[in-house]
Amino acid sequence: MANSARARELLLSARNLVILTGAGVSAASGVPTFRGPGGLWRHFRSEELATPRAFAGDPSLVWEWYHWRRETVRTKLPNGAHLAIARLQSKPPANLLSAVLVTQNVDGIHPLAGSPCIEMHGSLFRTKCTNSRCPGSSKATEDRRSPIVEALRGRGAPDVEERGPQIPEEELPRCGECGSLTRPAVVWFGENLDPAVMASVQDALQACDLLFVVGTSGLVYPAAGFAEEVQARGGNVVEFNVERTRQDADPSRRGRGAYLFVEGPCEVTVPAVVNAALAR
Ligand code: BV8
Ligand code: ZN
Repeated sequence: MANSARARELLLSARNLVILTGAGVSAASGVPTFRGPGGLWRHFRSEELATPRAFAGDPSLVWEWYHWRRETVRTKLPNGAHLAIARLQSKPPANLLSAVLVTQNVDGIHPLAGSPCIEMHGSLFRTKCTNSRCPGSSKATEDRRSPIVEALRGRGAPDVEERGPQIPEEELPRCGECGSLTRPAVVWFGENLDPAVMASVQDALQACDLLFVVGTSGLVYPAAGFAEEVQARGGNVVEFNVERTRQDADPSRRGRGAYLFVEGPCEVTVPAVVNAALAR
């Protein structure tokens, strides 16, 4: 049975579905993935810039990168994969008791498509204060200003050779409550995820008997461990990607759930499975 048809059958017999997405789900919307073409910004990899140390060392450079990403993402629209996931959540097949969407993405496109979702790595369009004594440091504040501050207007082009003048810290985004420097409210490498977010994700994974993994390279933890966790407990896993990312998926070991790889662009393969299931 083609894996797409098998995925539809698994979807029509599951009780608690979890959908985990990564940058690949937004690729068709025109958002560059992290590790694919266009994933580099100037000569930096995301792991070099998305860290507390990079921000502490050069907040101007890191804010240029986030400003460029905000402006790039701001005009992007949901594609067929986002919309099919939102439809599955709003009108699930009768067998499904739950359909929880967990995204690693910070681009805000799933909520734009109407999906309730757990944004486990935060959002490009929320900021938080860097002053730990300020109430603004423990909450994420929505900030969709374009540009977020005047000093960043026109800055952040990914292909410039030499970077522009360093932006003085006082001209970078500041906290409305205490005036300190603010940062993007995203989870950087080396930072713990929000405990409440992780508790919700773990609750969903505990109940999960079917996990859809859509458009992620499966390199970043803790999200990278979810498929193995579900499969080892007997849950089934379906990966939607243009490249197979799990060589160790081995469904044959006793007690383990199935692992299916549905090859192709998720903006095509996810709607195909969802529409076929909802048409039944
Ligand atoms: C933590 C927000 C406790 C910022 C991001 C265990 C082992 C090894 C390392 C670790 C470990 N545990 C923790 C770590 C350290 C680290 C980590 O995982 N490092 C990696 C690099 C090895 N993890 C952490 O630090 C996490 N914190 O665990 O705290 C701790 C701390 C320290 C040490 C131990 C424990 C925090 C990680 C969060 C980092 N923040 N984003 C920002 O965005 O600016 S992660 C970043 O990568 C994005 O959120 C992104 O979503 C995410 C994952 O990337 P992908 O989404 O998968 O994107 P990618 O480009 O890689 O892949 C795209 C895929 O799509 C590809 O497969 C491609 O084939 C596919 N595709 C493309 N087009 C399509 C498609 N598929 C289908 N259709 C298409 N059209
Ligand atoms: Zn503050």
